[in-house]
Amino acid sequence: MKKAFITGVTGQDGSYLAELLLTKGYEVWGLVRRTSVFNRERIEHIYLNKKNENFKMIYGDLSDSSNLSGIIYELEPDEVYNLAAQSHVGISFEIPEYTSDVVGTGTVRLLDAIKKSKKKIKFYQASSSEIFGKVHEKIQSESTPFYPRSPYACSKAFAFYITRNYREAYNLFAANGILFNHESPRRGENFVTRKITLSIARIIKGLQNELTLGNLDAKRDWGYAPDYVEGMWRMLQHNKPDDFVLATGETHTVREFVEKSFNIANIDIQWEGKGANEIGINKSNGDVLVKVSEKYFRPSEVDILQGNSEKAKTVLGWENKTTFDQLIEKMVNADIDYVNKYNFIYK
Ligand code: NAP
Ligand code: G4F
Repeated sequence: MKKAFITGVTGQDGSYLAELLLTKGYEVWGLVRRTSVFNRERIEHIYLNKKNENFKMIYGDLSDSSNLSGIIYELEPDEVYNLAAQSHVGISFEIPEYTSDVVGTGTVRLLDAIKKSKKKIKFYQASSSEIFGKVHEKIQSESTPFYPRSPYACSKAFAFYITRNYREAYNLFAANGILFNHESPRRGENFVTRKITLSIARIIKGLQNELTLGNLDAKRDWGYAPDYVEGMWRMLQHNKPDDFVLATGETHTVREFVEKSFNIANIDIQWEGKGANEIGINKSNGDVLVKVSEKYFRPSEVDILQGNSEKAKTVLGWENKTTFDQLIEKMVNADIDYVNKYNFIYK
Protein backbone atom coordinates (compact mmCIF):
# COMPACT_ATOMS: atom_id res chain seq x y z
CA MET A 1 0.00 0.00 0.00
CA LYS A 2 1.41 3.38 -1.01
CA LYS A 3 1.62 6.08 1.65
CA ALA A 4 0.94 9.73 0.83
CA PHE A 5 1.48 12.78 3.01
CA ILE A 6 -0.61 15.87 2.15
CA THR A 7 0.06 19.32 3.60
CA GLY A 8 -3.02 21.56 3.33
CA VAL A 9 -5.42 18.62 3.66
CA THR A 10 -8.10 20.83 5.27
CA GLY A 11 -8.11 23.09 2.19
CA GLN A 12 -10.14 22.82 -1.02
CA ASP A 13 -7.58 20.81 -3.00
CA GLY A 14 -6.30 18.78 -0.05
CA SER A 15 -9.77 17.43 0.65
CA TYR A 16 -10.36 16.35 -2.97
CA LEU A 17 -6.87 14.87 -3.27
CA ALA A 18 -7.34 12.85 -0.06
CA GLU A 19 -10.57 11.42 -1.49
CA LEU A 20 -8.86 10.54 -4.77
CA LEU A 21 -5.88 8.83 -3.13
CA LEU A 22 -8.12 6.81 -0.80
CA THR A 23 -10.06 5.50 -3.80
CA LYS A 24 -6.72 4.47 -5.32
CA GLY A 25 -5.87 2.43 -2.20
CA TYR A 26 -3.35 4.77 -0.57
CA GLU A 27 -2.78 5.27 3.13
CA VAL A 28 -3.25 9.04 3.41
CA TRP A 29 -1.73 11.23 6.11
CA GLY A 30 -2.92 14.84 6.27
CA LEU A 31 -1.16 17.67 8.07
CA VAL A 32 -3.55 19.66 10.26
CA ARG A 33 -2.92 22.79 12.29
CA ARG A 34 -3.96 23.44 15.84
CA THR A 35 -6.81 25.96 15.68
CA SER A 36 -9.00 27.34 18.47
CA VAL A 37 -12.09 26.42 16.47
CA PHE A 38 -12.18 23.17 14.46
CA ASN A 39 -11.83 23.87 10.74
CA ARG A 40 -12.16 20.39 9.31
CA GLU A 41 -15.51 20.76 7.49
CA ARG A 42 -13.99 19.79 4.15
CA ILE A 43 -12.61 16.47 5.45
CA GLU A 44 -15.22 15.60 8.08
CA HIS A 45 -17.03 13.24 5.70
CA ILE A 46 -13.73 11.41 5.19
CA TYR A 47 -12.52 10.89 8.74
CA LEU A 48 -15.99 10.30 10.23
CA ASN A 49 -16.57 7.46 7.76
CA LYS A 50 -15.31 4.22 9.35
CA LYS A 51 -14.55 2.83 5.89
CA ASN A 52 -11.71 5.36 5.62
CA GLU A 53 -9.46 3.83 8.26
CA ASN A 54 -6.51 4.56 5.96
CA PHE A 55 -7.00 8.29 6.45
CA LYS A 56 -4.98 9.77 9.32
CA MET A 57 -4.23 13.24 10.55
CA ILE A 58 -1.07 14.59 12.10
CA TYR A 59 -0.45 17.98 13.72
CA GLY A 60 2.08 20.31 12.20
CA ASP A 61 2.83 23.58 10.48
CA LEU A 62 4.92 24.61 7.49
CA SER A 63 6.64 27.17 9.69
CA ASP A 64 8.09 24.40 11.92
CA SER A 65 11.04 22.59 10.34
CA SER A 66 11.64 20.22 13.27
CA ASN A 67 8.01 19.10 13.06
CA LEU A 68 8.22 18.55 9.29
CA SER A 69 11.48 16.62 9.40
CA GLY A 70 10.12 14.51 12.27
CA ILE A 71 7.02 13.65 10.23
CA ILE A 72 9.02 12.71 7.12
CA TYR A 73 11.40 10.60 9.25
CA GLU A 74 8.56 8.78 11.06
CA LEU A 75 6.17 8.29 8.14
CA GLU A 76 8.61 7.67 5.29
CA PRO A 77 5.83 8.40 2.75
CA ASP A 78 6.09 7.39 -0.91
CA GLU A 79 4.59 10.67 -2.09
CA VAL A 80 4.38 14.14 -0.54
CA TYR A 81 1.91 16.72 -1.87
CA ASN A 82 2.75 20.21 -0.63
CA LEU A 83 -0.58 22.05 -0.86
CA ALA A 84 -0.35 24.12 2.33
CA ALA A 85 -0.23 27.87 1.80
CA GLN A 86 -1.54 31.25 2.80
CA SER A 87 -3.24 31.08 -0.58
CA HIS A 88 -5.15 34.38 -0.75
CA VAL A 89 -3.42 36.81 -3.13
CA GLY A 90 -5.17 39.96 -1.84
CA ILE A 91 -4.43 39.12 1.80
CA SER A 92 -0.75 38.46 0.96
CA PHE A 93 -0.34 42.25 0.56
CA GLU A 94 -1.46 42.62 4.22
CA ILE A 95 0.76 39.80 5.57
CA PRO A 96 3.72 39.60 3.16
CA GLU A 97 6.30 38.27 5.60
CA TYR A 98 4.08 35.47 6.90
CA THR A 99 3.06 34.57 3.34
CA SER A 100 6.70 34.35 2.23
CA ASP A 101 7.59 32.23 5.24
CA VAL A 102 4.86 29.66 4.75
CA VAL A 103 4.67 29.61 0.95
CA GLY A 104 8.36 30.11 0.16
CA THR A 105 10.51 28.98 3.11
CA GLY A 106 7.94 26.34 4.08
CA THR A 107 8.62 24.61 0.76
CA VAL A 108 12.39 24.50 1.42
CA ARG A 109 11.76 23.11 4.90
CA LEU A 110 9.81 20.25 3.44
CA LEU A 111 12.21 19.63 0.54
CA ASP A 112 15.15 19.56 2.89
CA ALA A 113 13.46 17.03 5.18
CA ILE A 114 12.82 14.86 2.08
CA LYS A 115 16.40 15.26 0.89
CA LYS A 116 17.66 13.89 4.23
CA SER A 117 15.37 10.87 4.09
CA LYS A 118 16.87 7.47 3.16
CA LYS A 119 13.71 6.74 1.20
CA LYS A 120 13.18 7.94 -2.40
CA ILE A 121 10.18 10.20 -1.81
CA LYS A 122 8.28 11.84 -4.66
CA PHE A 123 7.36 15.50 -4.11
CA TYR A 124 4.57 17.58 -5.65
CA GLN A 125 4.72 21.37 -5.30
CA ALA A 126 1.49 23.37 -5.68
CA SER A 127 2.77 26.10 -7.96
CA SER A 128 0.44 28.71 -9.39
CA SER A 129 -0.41 30.61 -12.58
CA GLU A 130 -0.01 33.75 -10.42
CA ILE A 131 3.74 33.50 -11.15
CA PHE A 132 2.99 34.67 -14.73
CA GLY A 133 1.45 37.84 -13.28
CA LYS A 134 1.92 40.69 -15.74
CA VAL A 135 1.89 38.20 -18.56
CA HIS A 136 4.68 38.04 -21.18
CA GLU A 137 2.62 35.85 -23.50
CA LYS A 138 -1.07 35.95 -24.35
CA ILE A 139 -1.44 32.26 -23.46
CA GLN A 140 0.88 30.96 -20.76
CA SER A 141 2.72 27.62 -20.80
CA GLU A 142 5.69 26.03 -19.00
CA SER A 143 8.10 28.19 -21.07
CA THR A 144 6.44 31.57 -20.37
CA PRO A 145 8.69 33.87 -18.27
CA PHE A 146 7.50 34.77 -14.75
CA TYR A 147 6.44 38.27 -13.68
CA PRO A 148 4.86 37.87 -10.20
CA ARG A 149 2.67 40.73 -8.97
CA SER A 150 2.06 40.02 -5.26
CA PRO A 151 3.91 38.74 -2.19
CA TYR A 152 2.01 35.47 -2.70
CA ALA A 153 3.13 35.15 -6.32
CA CYS A 154 6.76 36.10 -5.50
CA SER A 155 6.79 33.38 -2.82
CA LYS A 156 5.31 30.82 -5.23
CA ALA A 157 7.98 31.76 -7.80
CA PHE A 158 10.68 31.09 -5.18
CA ALA A 159 9.00 27.78 -4.25
CA PHE A 160 8.92 26.81 -7.94
CA TYR A 161 12.63 27.45 -8.42
CA ILE A 162 13.70 25.78 -5.17
CA THR A 163 11.70 22.69 -6.13
CA ARG A 164 13.42 22.60 -9.51
CA ASN A 165 16.77 23.23 -7.81
CA TYR A 166 16.38 20.29 -5.41
CA ARG A 167 15.44 18.14 -8.39
CA GLU A 168 18.59 19.12 -10.29
CA ALA A 169 21.01 19.37 -7.35
CA TYR A 170 19.98 16.29 -5.36
CA ASN A 171 18.20 14.19 -7.98
CA LEU A 172 14.89 14.35 -6.08
CA PHE A 173 11.67 13.37 -7.82
CA ALA A 174 10.22 16.85 -7.40
CA ALA A 175 7.49 18.17 -9.72
CA ASN A 176 5.85 21.59 -10.01
CA GLY A 177 2.19 21.72 -11.00
CA ILE A 178 1.57 25.22 -12.36
CA LEU A 179 -2.17 25.27 -11.79
CA PHE A 180 -4.51 27.93 -13.10
CA ASN A 181 -7.50 28.89 -10.91
CA HIS A 182 -9.68 25.96 -9.97
CA GLU A 183 -12.87 26.24 -7.99
CA SER A 184 -15.62 24.14 -6.44
CA PRO A 185 -18.35 24.29 -3.80
CA ARG A 186 -15.46 23.79 -1.32
CA ARG A 187 -13.67 26.98 -2.43
CA GLY A 188 -12.84 29.39 0.41
CA GLU A 189 -15.60 31.97 0.85
CA ASN A 190 -13.37 35.00 0.19
CA PHE A 191 -12.18 33.94 -3.27
CA VAL A 192 -14.16 35.71 -5.95
CA THR A 193 -16.10 32.75 -7.44
CA ARG A 194 -17.35 31.41 -4.12
CA LYS A 195 -18.04 34.92 -2.84
CA ILE A 196 -20.29 35.42 -5.87
CA THR A 197 -22.14 32.08 -5.69
CA LEU A 198 -22.65 32.19 -1.92
CA SER A 199 -23.85 35.81 -2.08
CA ILE A 200 -26.36 34.97 -4.82
CA ALA A 201 -27.73 32.09 -2.74
CA ARG A 202 -28.07 34.45 0.24
CA ILE A 203 -29.62 37.22 -1.89
CA ILE A 204 -32.35 34.97 -3.29
CA LYS A 205 -33.08 33.70 0.22
CA GLY A 206 -33.41 37.31 1.45
CA LEU A 207 -30.40 37.06 3.79
CA GLN A 208 -28.24 39.59 1.94
CA ASN A 209 -29.11 42.66 -0.15
CA GLU A 210 -26.17 43.02 -2.48
CA LEU A 211 -22.78 41.67 -3.52
CA THR A 212 -19.75 44.01 -3.30
CA LEU A 213 -16.74 43.18 -5.49
CA GLY A 214 -13.47 44.70 -6.70
CA ASN A 215 -12.09 44.49 -10.25
CA LEU A 216 -14.88 43.16 -12.49
CA ASP A 217 -12.68 43.17 -15.59
CA ALA A 218 -10.00 40.77 -14.31
CA LYS A 219 -9.88 37.63 -16.45
CA ARG A 220 -9.13 34.15 -15.18
CA ASP A 221 -8.86 30.61 -16.55
CA TRP A 222 -11.26 28.85 -14.16
CA GLY A 223 -11.44 25.05 -13.89
CA TYR A 224 -12.99 22.55 -11.48
CA ALA A 225 -10.81 21.44 -8.53
CA PRO A 226 -11.53 17.65 -8.62
CA ASP A 227 -10.28 17.56 -12.24
CA TYR A 228 -7.06 19.27 -11.17
CA VAL A 229 -6.15 16.99 -8.22
CA GLU A 230 -6.22 14.10 -10.70
CA GLY A 231 -3.49 15.97 -12.63
CA MET A 232 -1.38 16.36 -9.44
CA TRP A 233 -1.45 12.60 -8.92
CA ARG A 234 -0.57 11.92 -12.55
CA MET A 235 2.53 14.15 -12.26
CA LEU A 236 3.91 11.88 -9.52
CA GLN A 237 3.11 8.68 -11.49
CA HIS A 238 5.08 9.84 -14.54
CA ASN A 239 8.46 8.19 -15.10
CA LYS A 240 10.39 11.41 -14.53
CA PRO A 241 9.86 14.58 -12.52
CA ASP A 242 8.91 17.66 -14.53
CA ASP A 243 6.84 20.86 -14.46
CA PHE A 244 3.33 20.98 -15.92
CA VAL A 245 0.62 23.57 -16.54
CA LEU A 246 -2.99 22.53 -15.78
CA ALA A 247 -5.60 24.87 -17.26
CA THR A 248 -8.84 24.91 -19.24
CA GLY A 249 -7.44 27.10 -22.03
CA GLU A 250 -10.37 29.56 -21.73
CA THR A 251 -10.45 32.92 -20.00
CA HIS A 252 -13.47 34.81 -18.64
CA THR A 253 -14.01 38.06 -16.75
CA VAL A 254 -15.27 38.30 -13.17
CA ARG A 255 -18.19 40.24 -14.70
CA GLU A 256 -19.09 37.23 -16.86
CA PHE A 257 -18.93 34.94 -13.81
CA VAL A 258 -21.35 37.27 -12.01
CA GLU A 259 -23.80 37.44 -14.94
CA LYS A 260 -23.85 33.67 -15.53
CA SER A 261 -24.21 32.90 -11.83
CA PHE A 262 -27.21 35.23 -11.51
CA ASN A 263 -28.67 33.66 -14.68
CA ILE A 264 -28.77 30.25 -12.94
CA ALA A 265 -31.07 31.91 -10.42
CA ASN A 266 -33.13 33.40 -13.31
CA ILE A 267 -31.88 36.95 -12.71
CA ASP A 268 -30.58 39.14 -15.56
CA ILE A 269 -28.01 41.74 -14.59
CA GLN A 270 -27.74 45.10 -16.35
CA TRP A 271 -24.55 47.15 -15.74
CA GLU A 272 -24.53 50.93 -15.24
CA GLY A 273 -21.70 53.36 -14.44
CA LYS A 274 -17.91 52.95 -14.54
CA GLY A 275 -15.05 51.88 -12.26
CA ALA A 276 -15.81 52.09 -8.54
CA ASN A 277 -19.20 53.65 -9.41
CA GLU A 278 -20.39 50.72 -11.49
CA ILE A 279 -23.49 48.86 -10.32
CA GLY A 280 -25.29 45.72 -11.43
CA ILE A 281 -29.08 46.02 -11.51
CA ASN A 282 -31.75 43.33 -11.57
CA LYS A 283 -33.26 44.02 -15.02
CA SER A 284 -36.72 42.87 -13.97
CA ASN A 285 -37.22 45.16 -10.93
CA GLY A 286 -34.34 47.69 -10.82
CA ASP A 287 -32.87 46.40 -7.52
CA VAL A 288 -29.15 47.10 -7.13
CA LEU A 289 -27.58 43.66 -6.64
CA VAL A 290 -23.89 44.33 -7.37
CA LYS A 291 -21.66 47.17 -6.20
CA VAL A 292 -17.94 47.86 -6.59
CA SER A 293 -15.63 48.90 -3.77
CA GLU A 294 -12.00 50.01 -4.06
CA LYS A 295 -11.45 48.07 -0.85
CA TYR A 296 -11.18 44.93 -3.00
CA PHE A 297 -8.79 46.41 -5.59
CA ARG A 298 -5.23 45.08 -5.31
CA PRO A 299 -2.12 47.30 -5.17
CA SER A 300 -0.90 45.47 -8.29
CA GLU A 301 -3.33 43.31 -10.23
CA VAL A 302 -3.01 40.31 -12.52
CA ASP A 303 -5.29 41.41 -15.35
CA ILE A 304 -5.52 38.22 -17.36
CA LEU A 305 -4.54 34.56 -17.14
CA GLN A 306 -5.11 31.92 -19.81
CA GLY A 307 -3.23 28.64 -19.79
CA ASN A 308 -1.98 26.12 -22.30
CA SER A 309 -1.93 22.60 -20.84
CA GLU A 310 -0.89 20.82 -24.05
CA LYS A 311 2.17 19.30 -22.33
CA ALA A 312 0.03 17.73 -19.57
CA LYS A 313 -2.29 16.36 -22.26
CA THR A 314 0.49 14.84 -24.35
CA VAL A 315 2.74 13.55 -21.55
CA LEU A 316 0.29 12.75 -18.74
CA GLY A 317 -2.93 12.22 -20.65
CA TRP A 318 -4.55 14.89 -18.47
CA GLU A 319 -7.41 16.97 -19.89
CA ASN A 320 -9.81 19.45 -18.40
CA LYS A 321 -13.27 17.86 -18.15
CA THR A 322 -15.61 20.46 -16.68
CA THR A 323 -16.76 23.47 -18.71
CA PHE A 324 -17.05 27.01 -17.37
CA ASP A 325 -20.88 26.81 -17.48
CA GLN A 326 -20.90 23.44 -15.68
CA LEU A 327 -18.60 24.82 -12.97
CA ILE A 328 -20.88 27.80 -12.36
CA GLU A 329 -23.95 25.62 -12.25
CA LYS A 330 -22.36 23.25 -9.72
CA MET A 331 -21.26 26.13 -7.48
CA VAL A 332 -24.51 28.12 -7.55
CA ASN A 333 -26.67 25.05 -6.97
CA ALA A 334 -24.43 23.81 -4.14
CA ASP A 335 -24.62 27.20 -2.43
CA ILE A 336 -28.40 27.39 -2.83
CA ASP A 337 -28.58 23.98 -1.09
CA TYR A 338 -26.08 25.11 1.53
CA VAL A 339 -28.00 28.25 2.40
CA ASN A 340 -31.30 26.33 2.42
CA LYS A 341 -30.03 23.54 4.65
CA TYR A 342 -27.50 25.49 6.67
CA ASN A 343 -26.09 22.21 8.03
CA PHE A 344 -24.41 21.78 4.64
CA ILE A 345 -21.95 18.93 4.33
CA TYR A 346 -19.28 19.46 1.67
CA LYS A 347 -19.82 17.25 -1.34
P1 NAP B 1 -6.83 26.63 0.54
O1 NAP B 1 -8.20 26.12 0.39
O2 NAP B 1 -6.58 28.03 0.97
O3 NAP B 1 -6.06 25.63 1.56
C1 NAP B 1 -4.81 25.96 2.08
C2 NAP B 1 -4.38 24.88 3.06
O4 NAP B 1 -3.10 25.24 3.59
C3 NAP B 1 -5.33 24.72 4.27
O5 NAP B 1 -5.39 23.35 4.59
C4 NAP B 1 -4.58 25.48 5.35
O6 NAP B 1 -4.86 25.03 6.65
C5 NAP B 1 -3.15 25.12 5.00
N1 NAP B 1 -2.17 26.00 5.62
C6 NAP B 1 -2.13 27.36 5.57
N2 NAP B 1 -1.06 27.80 6.26
C7 NAP B 1 -0.43 26.71 6.76
C8 NAP B 1 0.70 26.52 7.57
N3 NAP B 1 1.43 27.55 8.03
N4 NAP B 1 1.08 25.26 7.90
C9 NAP B 1 0.33 24.20 7.49
N5 NAP B 1 -0.78 24.33 6.73
C10 NAP B 1 -1.14 25.57 6.37
O7 NAP B 1 -6.01 26.44 -0.83
P2 NAP B 1 -6.37 25.55 -2.11
O8 NAP B 1 -7.22 26.34 -3.02
O9 NAP B 1 -6.78 24.21 -1.67
O10 NAP B 1 -4.95 25.46 -2.82
C11 NAP B 1 -4.02 24.42 -2.50
C12 NAP B 1 -2.62 24.86 -2.92
O11 NAP B 1 -2.59 25.11 -4.31
C13 NAP B 1 -2.15 26.13 -2.25
O12 NAP B 1 -0.74 26.02 -2.10
C14 NAP B 1 -2.45 27.21 -3.29
O13 NAP B 1 -1.58 28.30 -3.11
C15 NAP B 1 -2.16 26.45 -4.56
N6 NAP B 1 -2.91 26.88 -5.74
C16 NAP B 1 -4.27 26.96 -5.69
C17 NAP B 1 -4.96 27.31 -6.84
C18 NAP B 1 -6.47 27.41 -6.84
O14 NAP B 1 -7.01 27.99 -7.78
N7 NAP B 1 -7.16 26.85 -5.85
C19 NAP B 1 -4.26 27.55 -8.04
C20 NAP B 1 -2.88 27.43 -8.03
C21 NAP B 1 -2.21 27.07 -6.90
P3 NAP B 1 -6.08 25.68 7.52
O15 NAP B 1 -7.33 25.00 7.01
O16 NAP B 1 -5.69 25.29 8.90
O17 NAP B 1 -6.06 27.15 7.26
O1 G4F C 1 -10.59 34.61 -6.57
P1 G4F C 1 -9.35 35.40 -6.43
O2 G4F C 1 -9.04 35.93 -5.09
O3 G4F C 1 -8.18 34.47 -7.00
P2 G4F C 1 -6.70 34.79 -7.52
O4 G4F C 1 -6.19 36.09 -7.02
O5 G4F C 1 -6.72 34.62 -9.00
O6 G4F C 1 -5.86 33.64 -6.84
C1 G4F C 1 -6.32 32.30 -6.82
O7 G4F C 1 -5.85 31.63 -7.96
C2 G4F C 1 -4.42 31.51 -8.05
C3 G4F C 1 -4.09 30.78 -9.36
O8 G4F C 1 -3.97 31.71 -10.39
C4 G4F C 1 -3.92 30.75 -6.84
F1 G4F C 1 -2.59 30.57 -6.92
C5 G4F C 1 -4.32 31.48 -5.56
O9 G4F C 1 -3.91 30.70 -4.44
C6 G4F C 1 -5.83 31.64 -5.54
O10 G4F C 1 -6.39 30.36 -5.41
O11 G4F C 1 -9.38 36.62 -7.44
C7 G4F C 1 -9.59 36.46 -8.84
C8 G4F C 1 -9.76 37.83 -9.49
C9 G4F C 1 -8.67 38.83 -9.11
O12 G4F C 1 -8.28 39.53 -10.25
C10 G4F C 1 -9.36 39.79 -8.14
O13 G4F C 1 -8.85 41.11 -8.14
O14 G4F C 1 -10.99 38.40 -9.03
C11 G4F C 1 -10.78 39.76 -8.69
N1 G4F C 1 -11.79 40.16 -7.72
C12 G4F C 1 -12.77 41.08 -7.96
N2 G4F C 1 -13.51 41.25 -6.87
C13 G4F C 1 -11.91 39.73 -6.46
C14 G4F C 1 -13.01 40.41 -5.91
N3 G4F C 1 -11.23 38.79 -5.75
C15 G4F C 1 -11.64 38.54 -4.48
N4 G4F C 1 -10.99 37.59 -3.75
N5 G4F C 1 -12.69 39.21 -3.89
C16 G4F C 1 -13.41 40.15 -4.58
O15 G4F C 1 -14.33 40.77 -4.03
